Amino acid sequence: MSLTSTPCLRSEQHVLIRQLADCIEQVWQDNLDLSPYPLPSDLGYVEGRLEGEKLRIENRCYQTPQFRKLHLELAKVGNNLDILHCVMFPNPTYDLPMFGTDLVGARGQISAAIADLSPVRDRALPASYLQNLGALPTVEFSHPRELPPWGNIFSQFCLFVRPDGKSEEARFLSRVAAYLKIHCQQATQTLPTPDRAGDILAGQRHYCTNQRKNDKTRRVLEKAFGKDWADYYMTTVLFDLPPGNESTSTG
Ligand code: BLA
Repeated sequence: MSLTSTPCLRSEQHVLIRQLADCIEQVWQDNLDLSPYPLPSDLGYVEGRLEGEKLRIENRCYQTPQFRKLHLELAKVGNNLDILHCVMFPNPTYDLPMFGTDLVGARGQISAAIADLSPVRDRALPASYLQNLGALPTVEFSHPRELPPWGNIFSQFCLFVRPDGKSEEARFLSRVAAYLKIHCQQATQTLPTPDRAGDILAGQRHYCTNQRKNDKTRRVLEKAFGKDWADYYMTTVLFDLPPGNESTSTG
């Protein structure tokens, strides 16, 4: 499947967001067998208003044999806030971690750059991931950031920084590209383990439950679209579970 489509929000966004969006789609296309993911038609492109400024959201979604949903979202608030959000949701029959990344930029500066391969089953990364991620060269950033309490879902490989200047932005980008390549290569070599699906789903549910506690994301969405829509969007688009698995949430 070709991912070429009309160039859109990313052409107006911070260069690091544009580069990461392009990079994510390229790695997906090179490594995975993509097909379209049926997103409700009213959610592909959404517009709201935040403090008098227009909030625009653009979603791209795919699926593959290993991944129930690959979600790349770009958002822009007026000329101020630029956001990239991406999560790869594995099928619960595959014992794979969750890849997630978020870039938030205001007035030309990325304030939050985060990327991780987060553990799911038994809250531990598979041995092959530990080996591959552990073999990457160490990277340093001048402004590491502290995770909020709900961030205990992330692994020891989580990057959370305010990148300082072009060279740190490039360092972040190449690190995320390495995470993505490792993930896609591992995923396509992994066989399904349906007997573990219950444990895997419990781990995914814990990940999503914690991500939904991000007040900073919720606040932006609530101000633009209202409380109910923000809650609907966070639970059905940003951090959803496979159908039929929502009500049994145990946190
Ligand atoms: C932080 N997320 C933020 C911030 C904003 C958003 C405004 C604060 C930036 C800062 O502190 O500098 C907003 N992010 C959004 C919005 C969307 C979004 C509106 O994705 C809508 C699509 N968030 C994720 C994923 C991860 C993530 C996948 O969506 C991690 C894998 C993490 N975002 C994350 C973390 C913070 C953040 C850890 C910092 C939260 C904090 O400091 O309390």
